[in-house]
Amino acid sequence: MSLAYAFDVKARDGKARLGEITFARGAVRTPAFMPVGTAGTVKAMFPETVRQTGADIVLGNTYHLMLRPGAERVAELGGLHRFMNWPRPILTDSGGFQVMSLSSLRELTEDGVTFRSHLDGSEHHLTPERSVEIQRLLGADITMQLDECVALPCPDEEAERAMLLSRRWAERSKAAFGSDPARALFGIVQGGTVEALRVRSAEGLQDIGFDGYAVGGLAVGEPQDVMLATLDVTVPVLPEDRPRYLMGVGTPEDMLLSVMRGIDMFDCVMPTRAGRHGQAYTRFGRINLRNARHAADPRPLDAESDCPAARDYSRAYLHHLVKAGEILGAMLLTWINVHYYQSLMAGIRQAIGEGRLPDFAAQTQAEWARGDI
Ligand code: PRF
Repeated sequence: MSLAYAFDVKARDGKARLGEITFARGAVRTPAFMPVGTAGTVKAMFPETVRQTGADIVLGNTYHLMLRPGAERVAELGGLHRFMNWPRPILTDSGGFQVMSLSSLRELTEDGVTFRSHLDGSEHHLTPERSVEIQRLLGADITMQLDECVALPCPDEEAERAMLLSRRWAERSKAAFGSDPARALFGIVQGGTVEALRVRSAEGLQDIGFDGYAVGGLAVGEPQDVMLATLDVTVPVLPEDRPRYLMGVGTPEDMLLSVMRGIDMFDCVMPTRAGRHGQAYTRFGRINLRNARHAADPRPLDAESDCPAARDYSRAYLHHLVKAGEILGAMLLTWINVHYYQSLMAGIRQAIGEGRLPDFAAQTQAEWARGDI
């Protein structure tokens, strides 16, 4: 296998693309869903099981890992892949988004962001350069630039200020990253829901030149139709020959509709977080296992699934585990959810390859709408 990072589009269906990103550590089939392994673990799952669901890549977080156990510590121990026993590609987020949502006393300046740790109150400073350095210490295959994501709705002037700051940070991130054919650096498009800002952001990032382009600043409080309309104006401005990553999205339907608008990569805590809260994602939509209607139901969640957790355990047992607060409940439901997300992406990829994505989408949405019967 080649050592260099590369992206190939193999087939198209409308705006949707079937592709492959290659790294020394393995290939990522796109459209791809990346399970979130924030603190060096996809919560409640063994890495071997994550792989068996069909995941080619997982996400790690600069913010969490810099605070605990520390990027230098992970580097001394041979990098994040070895530390967490995940030998395949890893994308790390840059930290800015998590600082804004998790830490206190945040202060944003031209230089970077100063914040207090949500763990022990200690003060830290994150710059575009330090974020790139941390991601290199972790050993990320895909490094994300430091950016500023504003919550929506927000005034246009605020979206513009954050987009321009993110663009200056993109330049500094690129200079700090240098050139490394084995690793990729992605820029992040910002600009709220303002078409002109999104276009300027996407064009500005291409002037700098990145290995891939993320669409940030969405799924932050806006309705789905607003998110999709923003994709409709943003994706056409991105280059054809680079992967496009929609950050922090989303529900199965968000992903399906975004693939149809030309997105190649996703990450979201939804399947793992929902699994720890008694919720299952299935072909028949989202099912709340806490509901008393499952208490005496001997059927598995999906007898046809090739996920053992969805096939071999009764709804009554899952209900019992969730009600009793048993760890196995979180483990089984997380497995079911990550498996469902991966099987949806596999179905999407196959449908693109066979030129029948619209049919696949209609059929899949009809099954979701039919519900759990
Ligand atoms: N920027 C970064 N990470 C992110 C986002 C962003 O805008 C989002 C927005 N949905 C999720 N994760 N760096």
